[in-house]
Amino acid sequence: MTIKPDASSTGNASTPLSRDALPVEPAGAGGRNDRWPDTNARHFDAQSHFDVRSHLGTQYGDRSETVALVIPAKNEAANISWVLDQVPTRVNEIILVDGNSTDATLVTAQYCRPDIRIVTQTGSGKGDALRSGFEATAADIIVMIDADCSMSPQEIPHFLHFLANGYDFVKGSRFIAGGGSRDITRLRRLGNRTLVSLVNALYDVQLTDLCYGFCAFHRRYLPFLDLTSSGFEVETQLILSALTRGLRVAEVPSMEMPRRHGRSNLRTFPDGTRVLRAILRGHRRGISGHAVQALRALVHGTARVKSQPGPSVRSA
Ligand SMILES: Nc1nc2c(ncn2[C@@H]2O[C@H](COP(=O)(O)OP(=O)(O)OP(=O)(O)O)[C@@H](O)[C@H]2O)c(=O)[nH]1
Ligand SMILES: [Mg+2]
Repeated sequence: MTIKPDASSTGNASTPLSRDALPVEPAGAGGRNDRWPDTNARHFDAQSHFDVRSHLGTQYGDRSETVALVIPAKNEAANISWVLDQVPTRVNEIILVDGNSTDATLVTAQYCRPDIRIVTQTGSGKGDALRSGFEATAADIIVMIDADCSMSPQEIPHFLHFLANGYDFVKGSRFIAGGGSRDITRLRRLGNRTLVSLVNALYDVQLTDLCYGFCAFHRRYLPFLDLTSSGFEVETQLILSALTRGLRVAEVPSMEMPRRHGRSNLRTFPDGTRVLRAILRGHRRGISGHAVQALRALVHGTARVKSQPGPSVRSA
């Protein structure tokens, strides 16, 4: 399932989106152009771009923008109340995407938050669930978080802060200062590190984390992210689409805790392979991009080599 642009979106999803084609807030209206005059600068002067007044005014996000929290959940009855109890008041809408749970996930969620919206996914897998949740909301900002207590909703204001201060897509990272993981195994850490290194080399970026599903972005970019993944590789596809579409991506520190109850749905090797394939599928720039796509064309007989605008990444 590919998400198509809605009437309120700008740009044309059938053509590659350049940085200039993205929606731009008017200068002088407190929009991001006021704070980011040099769109290509990798380094910036914090003093000149974040004056004290604008910083204080937006430190918990731009309050005029509505926020939807999308939570994929499959048999998380024992975990979901902990997550819902911590959702900050800044979140306007909570959408739980149910993966045909056979336990009391739905009734527990509805008991904790009578205002919660339940969406039943049409297909299967976390990626399919997230895409269903994204399609179900009209909020300005979408935040995605897991339902297994591994991520704290109390961190959401940090993500909103960066969205309100010039970034288009904000992803949590367990591997920058202030972040961490009490959950990840040695094998998964090694796999994640290998995949991050591959992304950094192929896409010419400096990410510190990849397989982590705590992200937030402006919904207006959703049609251009061309999400098709059904499984756990959806996070990789989301991040790589944001980068290749030229969005400004920020990483913020996040602490991952072990899931409180139940068993993981992730299978390290099959799902790691799906992530690897998503990385190779999205790499289309330069000589290595042509080589990768030519190789894919040989294997699948389908790939097309197409240039994409360059990425822009900064870490918080
Ligand atoms: N709706 C829906 N949710 C799912 C599906 N598969 C996983 N999830 C949810 O996606 C979130 C992440 O899944 P986990 O099983 O915790 O996998 P993970 O966090 O990548 O791996 P761990 O680090 O081992 O926990 C949880 O909230 C799950 O309930 C699915 O098929 N449908
Ligand atoms: Mg988990």
